[in-house]
Amino acid sequence: MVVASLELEGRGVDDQISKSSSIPVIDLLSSSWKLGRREQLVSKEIVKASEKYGIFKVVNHGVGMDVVERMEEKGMEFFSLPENEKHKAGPPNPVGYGVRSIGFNGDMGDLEYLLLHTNPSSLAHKARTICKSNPNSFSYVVNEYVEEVRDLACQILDMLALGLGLENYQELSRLLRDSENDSLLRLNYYPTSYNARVRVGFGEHSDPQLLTVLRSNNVSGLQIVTDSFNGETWVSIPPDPTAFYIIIGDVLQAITNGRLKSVRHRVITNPQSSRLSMMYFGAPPLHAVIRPLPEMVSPECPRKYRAFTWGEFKKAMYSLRLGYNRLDLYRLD
Ligand code: GA4
Repeated sequence: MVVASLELEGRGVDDQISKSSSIPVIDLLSSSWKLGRREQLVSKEIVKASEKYGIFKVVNHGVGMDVVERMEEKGMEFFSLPENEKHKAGPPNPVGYGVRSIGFNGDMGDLEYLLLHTNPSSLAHKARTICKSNPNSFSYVVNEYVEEVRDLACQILDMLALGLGLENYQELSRLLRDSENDSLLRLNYYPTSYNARVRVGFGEHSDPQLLTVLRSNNVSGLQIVTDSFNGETWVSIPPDPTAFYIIIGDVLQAITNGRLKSVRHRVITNPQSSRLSMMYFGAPPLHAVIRPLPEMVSPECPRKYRAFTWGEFKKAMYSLRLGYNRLDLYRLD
């Protein structure tokens, strides 16, 4: 049975976690003096966190809590609908409503999800199957949320560019500001694990895009793999509904020639409560060419990846399993 195969081996997941997280916290309020000294310092902190962990928490992020709460409410409204109603928004091909099955190659997880393209016209079309009673209000809330988290993603990318010493500090964010950007919004609902057994809600993987802006309710589940403790360890990332986590994706790893790390992560289910997470996956247009930037290549750090388009990478990712290390396909060494 599928669900049984998702149960984690050993004495339970908690026993496998020997470390608690000390993920860096970035305070964006203190970086508001445009290109001032303080901003330079915060930019360096963001680069350091992205190199070492591939994930960090952002506080004082400027995204309105009312906007976040409206999005969460719409998500919960949808997941509370009867099964047959929710299935009208599926199957995910690749966007739409999905249950347990992830992607097209047999990956399974203990969750339900809504995957949406952030393009307003694609969203408006899909909203008719998601919220029959009021599709316009659903689209309005999603658009409002996406605009705010995209701005946050762009601010982070500008600061990364600054911290990395790129000539044009908007070199990275322009990919998300492009009207043809291929960004997604995903809502994941992980029901309480029955039988008090912890299961894999979403298996180990890295995110393919530039970066992910993640927000969850106050229920734990997210874990990252880190080798910062001499050997690979799963580390739990504590939930914080008032903050966002930024997760570095494969494209950013390739563009920075491997300097920033697309962190491998997973989600386990919680025996006490259900978890709702909302992820914005910032992606470039399909035709954008991804290659290590000249500033990231030197005799000491020779070019690690060949050039590819986001469209090419996407095609490869959909043909592979969730946990596959897809950037390896483009490695030069
Ligand atoms: C992982 C990150 C995002 O959730 C996602 C996922 C996508 C999907 O669920 O359709 C993929 C997965 C993710 C990477 C490999 C392929 C595609 C499922 C899968 C097995 C939306 C994304 O962009 O890539």
